[in-house]
Amino acid sequence: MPIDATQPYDPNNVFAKILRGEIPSSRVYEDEYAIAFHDIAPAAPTHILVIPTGPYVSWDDFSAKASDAEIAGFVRAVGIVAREAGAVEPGYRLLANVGRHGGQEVPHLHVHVFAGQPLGPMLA
Ligand code: IU
Repeated sequence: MPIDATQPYDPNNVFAKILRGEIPSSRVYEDEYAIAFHDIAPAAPTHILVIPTGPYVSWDDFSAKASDAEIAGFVRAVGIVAREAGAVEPGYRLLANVGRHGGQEVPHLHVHVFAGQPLGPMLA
C-alpha cells in the first residue's frame, strides 16, 4: 500500500532495518551518505536501490531537510552506484517514487537504478 509522504519518519521501516544491518540485503555500495543494495523483486536485469543513511521519508523530506553535504553525498553515491554497475553506456534510469500517487511503498527515500536492457517509456 503506498505511503503518505508527509508522515513522520518511522525508524522501524524495512530500509532502516537494512541500513542498521538488522535484516539482510545484497549490499553493493556504502559510504557516509548512502548505501545501495539489490531490489528483492528486480524489474530489470540491474535493479539497485540507493538510500540515504539519514532518516528521510521521501525525496520531498530529503530535499527539504537534508544538509547540503548529505544531498551532495547522496547524489554522488547514486552516480557511483550506476557507474560501478557498468550502466553508464548504454544507459540507465533513475526513479524516486513519492507518496500515494507516486506509488511509494517504503517510507525511507530510495532511488531506483534500472539498467541492463532498453527500458521503454516507463518502469515503476
Ligand atoms: P517503491 O518505490 O517504494 O514502490 O519501491 C519499493 C521497492 O523496494 C520495490 O521495488 C521492492 O521490490 C523493494 N523492496 C526491497 O528491495 N526489499 C524489501 O524488503 C522490500 C521492498 I518490503
